[in-house]
Amino acid sequence: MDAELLSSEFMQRFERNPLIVRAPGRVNLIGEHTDYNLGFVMPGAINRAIYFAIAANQREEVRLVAYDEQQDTLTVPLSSIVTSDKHWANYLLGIIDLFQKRGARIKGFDCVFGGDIPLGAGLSSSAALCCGLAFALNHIFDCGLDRLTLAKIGQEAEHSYAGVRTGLMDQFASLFGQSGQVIRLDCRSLDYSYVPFDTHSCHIVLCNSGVKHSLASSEYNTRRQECEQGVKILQQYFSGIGSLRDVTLAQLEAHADELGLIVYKRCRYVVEENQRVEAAAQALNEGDLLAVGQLMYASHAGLRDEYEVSCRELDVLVEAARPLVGVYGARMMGGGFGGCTINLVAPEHVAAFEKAMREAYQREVHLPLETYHTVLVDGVSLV
Ligand code: GAF
Repeated sequence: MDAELLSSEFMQRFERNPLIVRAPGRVNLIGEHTDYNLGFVMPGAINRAIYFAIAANQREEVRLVAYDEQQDTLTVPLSSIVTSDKHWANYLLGIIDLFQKRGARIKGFDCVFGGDIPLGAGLSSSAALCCGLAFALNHIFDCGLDRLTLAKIGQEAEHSYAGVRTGLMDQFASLFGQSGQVIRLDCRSLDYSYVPFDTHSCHIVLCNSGVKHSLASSEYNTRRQECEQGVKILQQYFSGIGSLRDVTLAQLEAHADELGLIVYKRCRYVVEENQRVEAAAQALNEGDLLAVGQLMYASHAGLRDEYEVSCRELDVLVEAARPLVGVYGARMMGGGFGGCTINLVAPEHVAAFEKAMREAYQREVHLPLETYHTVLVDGVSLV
């Protein structure tokens, strides 16, 4: 799938030239499930994207074509945007609806979209879908919204149209990514800085478990609730706690019984993960990849044992990577219950790494393994 293909498909169907927008997926080096707890994350935009061929149509309706879904189409009047039984359409309809609710003057448009972000692999194809369309509408109809507002609209679409109460990390990464850098984002203040990621000494390789367990969305919302529950209990004892970001391990220990084992473990993971992100940003700045890698392994252990969002397939992948020569670190990435692991691998060992991982996965899980060599790129842009 590339932009030219979409463009010619658009011209054939709608007989005029479209605007082309590229919206990338993301990786996250470390800082998982910390975004909605107003903590720290370290994502970056990657060289896999959803592309949009799009143009206004002088009608009062929207015509959407999902190129990768056998060119499935949907036409909806702008005056009645409601959820559809076509799963792919709902994110887009959510964006249109939210633009209208904000009073942004959008008109009818045609759009053909498609891309190469594997679905359900934890690489934020849904955030790319939302942010790409939001960016395109903002551009075409001159709505004057900044990137942060577009990210928040994308997040709101996930909440109201997909029913998952996500944080802002994925949308932020898709819109604010920069070539060769990861973003160190403070999800409370939304202050951010870029940390250079040196691809001469290390490559980012993703291993796609190929599984997506059905409980992913419901468990995601449950984790969020458990964290909120922990905050509520601790707020009775400590002033100045707005989120888990403000909580210390000592405070958690002091009220462990009242929190109960599950909530205590969830909160403990988040508090520790925030500390790991801070440590990883410093290690990365100092070029200490071994330290970054150790923090990644610790992050995985926390996600597996305390936050309990890993699964056997992801654990197998992390354990298979650990002893291989040239691997600095590995961990599951994203919401969990399937999707990809992220691995930091010395460039000269990448080919052997990929081969060994494919063999191990076949042997232990009896499934083929796809690996993606990713590069950090700029966020959503016109092509
Ligand atoms: C998903 C969510 F969309 C993000 O907001 C984030 O919480 C992530 O899971 C876990 O870190 O990708």
